[in-house]
Amino acid sequence: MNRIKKGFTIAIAFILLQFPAMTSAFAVVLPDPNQIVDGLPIYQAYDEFISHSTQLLTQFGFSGFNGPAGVGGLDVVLLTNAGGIDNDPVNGGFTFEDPAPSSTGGTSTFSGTWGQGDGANGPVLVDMLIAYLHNQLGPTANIPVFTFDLAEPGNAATRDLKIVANFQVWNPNTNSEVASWSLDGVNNGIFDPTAFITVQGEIQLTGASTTVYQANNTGSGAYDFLVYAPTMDLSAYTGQGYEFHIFSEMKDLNGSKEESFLSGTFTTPTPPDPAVPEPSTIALMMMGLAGAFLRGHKRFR
Ligand SMILES: [Ca+2]
Ligand SMILES: [Ca+2]
Ligand SMILES: [Ca+2]
Repeated sequence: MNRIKKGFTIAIAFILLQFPAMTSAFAVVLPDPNQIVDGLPIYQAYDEFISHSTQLLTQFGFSGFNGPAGVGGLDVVLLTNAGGIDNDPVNGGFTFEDPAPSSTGGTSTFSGTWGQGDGANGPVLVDMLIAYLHNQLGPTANIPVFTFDLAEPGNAATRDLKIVANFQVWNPNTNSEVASWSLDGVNNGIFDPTAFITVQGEIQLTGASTTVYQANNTGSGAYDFLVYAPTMDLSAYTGQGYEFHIFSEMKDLNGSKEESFLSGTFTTPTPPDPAVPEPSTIALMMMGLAGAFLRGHKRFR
């Protein structure tokens, strides 16, 4: 009997080691974007990215999206104007390039790149990002989710801003792009640096039931938007020494505290990669383990 107990203990320990995400209490999984709530899509598409409004997700009935945000949280800071904030270390003991400084009052534009070594502790390696995502969110988290806190003042003339961004996997040995994902206003899979999209300080939508859904994103201190590219599976680019760069430009800035993070809290819905173990695969593995154990048990008897 002791041997049976020992065998099951080893099997359970093996499963827990393989699937630490099952024990993680912090990951908030984004909803499947292909669903309609009250006649409305739950995201906006911007070329290769999709963007969720956290306030609208909450009003649509999804939970886990109304928490506070800000530096000092669980996430890697990409952009901030808060003094003395760095990514050395972030949760899990990882160190990443320090955030780009967001524009201060009086400057209405921003242009910068995070990850290529402009800040201290750069550049950012794809391998390090994947290690961070797996550490924080589990072994299937290969697609980073980005958060954005619009901090514009709350009046109609100033509350919006404009942005474009390009996310690249970069080969530093050949100084060339390996892959890229564009966030802009032309849905062609190519970065269009002048096709700015508007980030709205206030959003108002009317559902099929005539219910009005409204988000006020002005001011700082909340996750206003959760943004990711469903095809940005960084596990395809590991082990090569590749870097990860984010270039972005903003216009029409009237605030001074726009902040962006690479999330260690939110993760994408069911990964599109069919190679990722699913519950049925886990069940098969457990059956295989049990079989191997029983065979071993017989042999010892
Ligand atoms: Ca805000
Ligand atoms: Ca503005
Ligand atoms: Ca484009």
